[in-house]
Amino acid sequence: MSTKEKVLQFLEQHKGESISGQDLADKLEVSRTSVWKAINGLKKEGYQIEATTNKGYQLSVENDLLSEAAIVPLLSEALKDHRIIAHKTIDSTNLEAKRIVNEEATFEGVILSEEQTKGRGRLGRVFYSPSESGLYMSLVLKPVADLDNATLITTAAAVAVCQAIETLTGKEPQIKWVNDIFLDGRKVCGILTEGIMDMESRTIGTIILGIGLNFRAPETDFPDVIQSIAGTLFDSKNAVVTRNQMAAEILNRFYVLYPDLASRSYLDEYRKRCFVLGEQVTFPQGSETIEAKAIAIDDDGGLVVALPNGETKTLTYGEISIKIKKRE
Ligand code: BTX
Repeated sequence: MSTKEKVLQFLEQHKGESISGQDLADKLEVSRTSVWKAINGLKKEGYQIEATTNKGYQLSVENDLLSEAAIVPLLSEALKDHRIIAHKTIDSTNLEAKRIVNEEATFEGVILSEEQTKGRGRLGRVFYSPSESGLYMSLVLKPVADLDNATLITTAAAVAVCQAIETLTGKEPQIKWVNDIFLDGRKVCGILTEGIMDMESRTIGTIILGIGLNFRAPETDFPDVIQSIAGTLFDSKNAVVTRNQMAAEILNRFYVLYPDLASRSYLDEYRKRCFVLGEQVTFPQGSETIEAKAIAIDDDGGLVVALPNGETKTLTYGEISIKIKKRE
């Protein structure tokens, strides 16, 4: 760990408290000059560090830049060996995760970014990822128990995100099958699960699980196309937790569910949170739009719908829309 990382980790763990340059140097067993250089470097990166003549340095409690130093101390034992890599900006954390796995096939860890310039949704769609207002992260996973069912992984991640939001904020998010999380009728989070094929075994060797959460209102509004769809967890000023805390909570929650994915034990919670059940929905089939009633989530995370002719059909992937009921 570099001196800069050590200094940041110490300040993150003692947020809001002041420490003199000399005490910091003694604690970290480095020179005062290197502490000074590290502090300057961190300030340049945007960390809100205040320096008071008699008291020393203090990281503001409001500081919320995503960092390994802030996340690692909050992680559970299961994640202690995972690498946490935080970027200021990147094209897409899912793309970066793929590049890392291409270089290092055994990599397991998490890539986060303050901003994505090419944030990706499903089916080539864009996920709008402005700077410092969202949490964009990709988990690099190895398949468990020969399970590479992307829908099961996506649904487990949706439950983990809901649990994390509810634990840290008391808000009660709901799920729109299959990968969207809603709060007060607006989409606050999307999940994109992608597999990387292992060429030798011809099986999925690595899974990239991308999670994009609109944490606080962005400085400039959402683009017109998503104005009426997108929501945020907090407005621009009222966040009661930091994104680092939210990232750690999501990871801790997900890594409880993931090793036990085969038991499908989390699916009951998914069903309870899934607000499409019992509703009339529409989905595309070829060039047609089919209307049906969503009746169940099956044991593979698929959506079972009842068609007007009485038959049932299971959707495993794709997009559904909820039919808006006409007013009487
Ligand atoms: P999706 O295809 O289900 O949703 C994309 C659609 O959601 C867009 O077509 C648009 O209508 C709407 N949308 C776009 N941006 C936002 C936003 N910020 N908030 C709410 N709605 C939006 C969902 O795909 C999967 C998204 C995964 C994003 C993560 S971020 C980390 C990782 N890296 C990456 O490139 N993608 C994933």
